[in-house]
Amino acid sequence: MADKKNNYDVSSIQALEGIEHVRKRPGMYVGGTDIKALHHLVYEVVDNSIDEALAGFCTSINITIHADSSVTVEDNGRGIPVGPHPSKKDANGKPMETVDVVMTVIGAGGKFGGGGYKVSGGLHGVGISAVNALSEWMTTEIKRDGKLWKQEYKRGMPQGKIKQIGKAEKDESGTKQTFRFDKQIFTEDIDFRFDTLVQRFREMAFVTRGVTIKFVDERAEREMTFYFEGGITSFVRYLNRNRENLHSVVYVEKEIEGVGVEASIQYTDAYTESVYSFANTINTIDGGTHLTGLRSSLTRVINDYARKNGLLKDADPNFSGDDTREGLTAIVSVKHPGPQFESQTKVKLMNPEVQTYVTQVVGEAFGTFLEENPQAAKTIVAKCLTSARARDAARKARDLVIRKSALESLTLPGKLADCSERDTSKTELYIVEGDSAGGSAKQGRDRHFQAILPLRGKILNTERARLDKILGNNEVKALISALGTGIGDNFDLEGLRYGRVIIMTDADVDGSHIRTLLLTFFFRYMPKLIEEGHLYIAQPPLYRIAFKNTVKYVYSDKEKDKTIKELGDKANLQRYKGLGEMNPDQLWDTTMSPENRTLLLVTVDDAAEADRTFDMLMGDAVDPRKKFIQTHAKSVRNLDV
Ligand code: 0RA
Repeated sequence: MADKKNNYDVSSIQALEGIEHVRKRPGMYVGGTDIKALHHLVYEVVDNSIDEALAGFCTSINITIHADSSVTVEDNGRGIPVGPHPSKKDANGKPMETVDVVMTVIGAGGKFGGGGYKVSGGLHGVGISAVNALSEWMTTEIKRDGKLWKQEYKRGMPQGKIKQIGKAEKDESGTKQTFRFDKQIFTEDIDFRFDTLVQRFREMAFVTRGVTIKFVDERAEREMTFYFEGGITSFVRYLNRNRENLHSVVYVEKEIEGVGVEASIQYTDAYTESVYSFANTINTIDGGTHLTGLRSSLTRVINDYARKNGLLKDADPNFSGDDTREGLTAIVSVKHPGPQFESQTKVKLMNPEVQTYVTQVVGEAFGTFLEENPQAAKTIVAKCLTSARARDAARKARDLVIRKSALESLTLPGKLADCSERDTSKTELYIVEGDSAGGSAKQGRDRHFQAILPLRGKILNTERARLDKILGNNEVKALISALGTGIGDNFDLEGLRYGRVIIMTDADVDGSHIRTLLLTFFFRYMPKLIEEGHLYIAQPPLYRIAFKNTVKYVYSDKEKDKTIKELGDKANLQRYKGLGEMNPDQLWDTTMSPENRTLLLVTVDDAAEADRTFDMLMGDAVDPRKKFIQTHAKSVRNLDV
């Protein structure tokens, strides 16, 4: 192996070992082999182009998913340098090709030779080489110095030497990468999700002002282009597009000790908070020091202003963080040369100094804004007062609900068909959409351990309504009492009356709507229920296929085609449009019987991502809502019970 006496930097051997390691342990590099990891591959490659944009050399990034699910990422940056690498040598002591270093040496990334980047993708930072190692094949094309170059890789290994394959215009440069993820590694039947990628590219474009990101999906002939002249100010306007704002967007940008801090803030009449934080363009969904800095400085500045101007009386307590958060829409984005993240998958910024910087920058700017805009300041303070009072009222209402549900048997909702078993490791609650399906479920169930709660109509959209209103809703009240846990801060898993809570809705758009609302409700008010693995989604069949003495229920169109082939064309096909079309026996056999059914376990990750998407896409617009629901319906993991 490494022969130190010969003074060889045996990078190519290291590269080989690196590639093998990545392929053996994809979890360490891209977080696994599931769909999230698959998306990670794309982000990793795009991050390199974003780095070029952040360094000021790239204005355009084109991403294409091809029909065979290979992906191309093309930018107009400087292009990876062509020629021998200044330090890395191969096994024979000869300098390695720069492109091979970037593409095969794990951890090499683009940061070398001093003239690298001010900031870099950081979180993903595992380098394109990891993507290359996990790809069946990958090609890199480089335009630089009037030439067009191409290098090819198979499962991370260079195929010969980089070749010139043509010319480039004199002032043309850039890098074009195409990869096909390796089915030997990603063995699950998964493919890229347009909506998930769109979401990420939109965010990247918002926080990388001036870059144009074009995303084409050739699998379905759809495309989207993002360019935001106003950067994160555009982002805030976008988030608030369906809300009534209380003032114009407050924007601040400042560099402290080499750390770039940028924030955009606007209060609206909404009841929820929409705050997003980014570190080096990466959406830090678990927040971190930058987010804490933003929130605490807003609370402090608003309290200071309200006291100073007599809007809070001596007897009044200070506004809490919750009070100043209601109706807040804000983005904080930091660019840090050495970001520290909690871990690879938990996306949280840890650098302690960032909190100080953000508090300082945001505090100054927002304080000045309030001083200079007394009308806006008054409206914001009034909003905080209202939410403080509403929170108080909600607390009382909530206590009432909890006290009531303590008297369990007395307050169990009339619509609930309870089971006789009391051991929660055995009991199940089916939440069923509609009274007619509820009827079938009641007749079809095993009443020993299965309880049924039919919910009528659409329950309230939790994003738009305030907590106290939601608690007033009869459907939600029934749900809370049936579960027995209480909600929010008073949630107590000990009270849970059913070990499995199963959402059972139709396999149509309305069904996914009500499922979405329920998931959002659970995520926001009973997250523990999801964390502890108690929430499931039932999977009713789409078709019943009968031939002679055989009856088969199938759950997807793919399965349907296969089954018809097996049974022959004469098979009788019945499509179920709703749960109501099944008789009680069929419902039991296909969807409720533990022996035959498939339940999908709802994970926190799924729910968190859904909630985020929900917040971004909900509002009053109908189309994005539908789109969201359709994406969301799939965002649960398969689980065989
Ligand atoms: C190494 C050095 C330089 C740029 C890059 C890599 C680079 C990598 C990628 C990957 C995708 N797009 C990219 N664009 C650039 C600096 C080049 C120089 O100093 O001229």
